[in-house]
Amino acid sequence: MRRIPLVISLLAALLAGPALAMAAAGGSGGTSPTETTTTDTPPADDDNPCTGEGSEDLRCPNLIMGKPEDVYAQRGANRTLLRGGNRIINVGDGPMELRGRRKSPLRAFRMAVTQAIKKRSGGYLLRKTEGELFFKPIPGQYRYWKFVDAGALEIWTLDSSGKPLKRVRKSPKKVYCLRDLLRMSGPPSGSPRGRVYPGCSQDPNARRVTLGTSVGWIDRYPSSYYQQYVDVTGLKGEFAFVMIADPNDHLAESDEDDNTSYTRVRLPATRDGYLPGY
Ligand SMILES: [Ca+2]
Ligand SMILES: [Ca+2]
Repeated sequence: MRRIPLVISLLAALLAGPALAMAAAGGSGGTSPTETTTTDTPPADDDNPCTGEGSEDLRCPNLIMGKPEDVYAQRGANRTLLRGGNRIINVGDGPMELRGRRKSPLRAFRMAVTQAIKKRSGGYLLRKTEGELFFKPIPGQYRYWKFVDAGALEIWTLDSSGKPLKRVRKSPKKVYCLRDLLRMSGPPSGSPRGRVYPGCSQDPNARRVTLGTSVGWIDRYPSSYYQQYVDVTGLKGEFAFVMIADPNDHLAESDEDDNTSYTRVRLPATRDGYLPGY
C-alpha cells in the first residue's frame, strides 16, 4: 500500500456537544467491529456518581480525546484506509482506574469491569460497569488485556456549517489498553510525576488486572498502529474524521460532553489532496 498525505483541517476542534453523542448512537454503520459483542446502541451506564449530589466527595476522572493526528490515506488495490492517531487524555481530578475480574469460561478471555473512583475522604467508590476487558491479540505482539469500547474512530457527513452530521463508517478498532504513556505539559493539579498504570498485562492466566490513566496523563495511539483506521473505500466528498473517548459511556466522568474531537477531510485522497479553504 502507498501512503498518501492528506491535509487536515486547521479548524479541527473539540466538539463539545451531546448532540453528536446522540447522533453517534443512532448512526448507520459501515464496517463492523470484530472484537466486541456490544451492539451499536447499548444502554449507557447512567448511574453517574460524578455528577449531582454526593459527587463533591469524589475525585472523578474526565477523559477527553485529542485531535486526530497524522491523518493519511493508505491505498491498496481494492481498499482505501484513512489512518489517524489519537490520544485519550485524563484531565479530571482523579485517575480513571478500571479493575477487571475474569469471567467464565476462561477461554473467552473476558473480564468484567469495575470502575474505582477515588474519594476525597480516602478509599474508593467501586462502581460496576457494563464494560469489559478483552485479551486482545495484536499481530506480532501476542495479546494484551484491554478495555473494549475505550474509543471509536468514525467518518461522518458534514452539515451546512461543516460540523459532523451523520456517521457513515466506523473503525474495527474499539479496544484500548488505557495506561500512563505520556504526561501532559501543564497537567492539572494532582497529576502524579511518574507512571501509576505503566502498561497492560499479557498474562493469559490472569484472574484480575488493573488498567488506568492518571490525572494529566495520555494514552497515545499513532496512526500506524494495528486497526487505527476507518475503511473509506468509495467515499467521495468532504467528511469529518471523528474520534470519541468512551463512546458507549461505560465510564463515569465529571464531564460526559467533551469526549469527541474531529477534523475535516476530503475524499478520495489524491496525491496533492489539498482542501481549498481548509
Ligand atoms: Ca469527558
Ligand atoms: Ca463516560
